[in-house]
Amino acid sequence: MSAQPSSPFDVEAVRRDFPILQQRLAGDMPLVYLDTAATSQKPRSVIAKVVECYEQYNSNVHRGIHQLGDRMTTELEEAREKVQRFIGANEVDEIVFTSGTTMSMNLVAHGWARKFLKPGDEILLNPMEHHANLVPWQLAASATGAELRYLPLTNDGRLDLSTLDELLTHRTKLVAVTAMSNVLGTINPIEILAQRAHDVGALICVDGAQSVPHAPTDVRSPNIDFLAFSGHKLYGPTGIGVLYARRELLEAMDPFLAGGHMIREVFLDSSTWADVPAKFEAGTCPFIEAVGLGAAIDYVNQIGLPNIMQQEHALSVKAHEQLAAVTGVSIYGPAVEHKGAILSFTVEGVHPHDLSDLLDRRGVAIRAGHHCTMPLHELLNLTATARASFAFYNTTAEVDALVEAVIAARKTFRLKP
Ligand code: 7TS
Repeated sequence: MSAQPSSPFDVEAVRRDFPILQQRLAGDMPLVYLDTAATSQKPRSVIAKVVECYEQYNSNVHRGIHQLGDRMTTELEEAREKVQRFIGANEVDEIVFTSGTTMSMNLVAHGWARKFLKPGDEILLNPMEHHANLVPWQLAASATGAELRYLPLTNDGRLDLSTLDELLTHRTKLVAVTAMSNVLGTINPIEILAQRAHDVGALICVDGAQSVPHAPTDVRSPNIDFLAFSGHKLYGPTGIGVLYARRELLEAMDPFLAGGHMIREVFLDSSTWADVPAKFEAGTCPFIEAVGLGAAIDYVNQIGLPNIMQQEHALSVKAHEQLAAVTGVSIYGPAVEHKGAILSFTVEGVHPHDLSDLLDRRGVAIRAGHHCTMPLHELLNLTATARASFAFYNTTAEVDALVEAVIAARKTFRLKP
């Protein structure tokens, strides 16, 4: 995170890279897309790369002994190298293509947890996790007899590290934690958690779904054992994601999905496994989506994560300041300097779904609901929140549009100014 933004960052030029942002919605409203935490928009270069694959060399990978198959396979493996460099992995074989964060977590829960956990072992979680980083561990725990422990949260929505000594012990085998909360925006102290986990002999599994697209990631510093993220949140296609794990972990793990490509030899009564990462890539992998992800990484590198962070932080600060000044608005999570560009809020007297509907009529797209974090909402004593999430392609004018739309929604509900 030390690199300085290169200036000037031209948001209007960046926006021209995203065809979807050019459109007008019903009522001739310009699209104000503030739902990047759910899925990001795609730059033209990613869309063009996917079209190029389909138009010029679509062919199954690692199979065809012909020119198209060779080209497609080369493109796929180049994409894997781009992912490797993007997250600082030592080896390209440590990059497993999955369908997304959810599948990556399930892969660890099946391939590692079910193999290595036993009764008395513990997995340390916390209530801010997305269901994708909770439910797989619940199933793994019930299958193995391991137990789930939960780090509490502070009142402002951060991990309460004062309880670490008590909760992170020699019984802990895994700490599974998000690097950035998809609701509170909280940026968690992965470095401290990785160190403390390793001190007791536990591994750390990081949910990078929200962090990898918005801040530099280096799996060697802090030393991360497992990292999961999704291509579609990283300006890439849907259906592609990544599991990073250190080679020795991947080699020790059991396969998750079984079938073609993941085998070395198959007999009628048994099989042996291919080398990693193929061992975890059964069947036809989403190879064109993976190539699209490679193009997305090229795009992010070209814009520069320091620029992305600076732009998104500026938008987040402005949105926090302006929304906090609106009567009846409550914002959840820590102070803005401890957050990514995610702002979950409620407006007293307006249900988040009504709010989202009213905002949508002005072209402002936010998300409402529990955002796959029911335990967190339970803790907040809420059934739903409204969430605006920003990307570097958003503008300060769009923050104004959000705030004006919230004020207008209050008027619709005849709430006092
Ligand atoms: N982890 C986090 C922190 C997430 O935000 C999400 C998706 C996932 C895991 C699951 O990712 P997937 O690509 O496998 O679905 N979060 C959201 C969200 O906040 N709104 O829609 C999806």
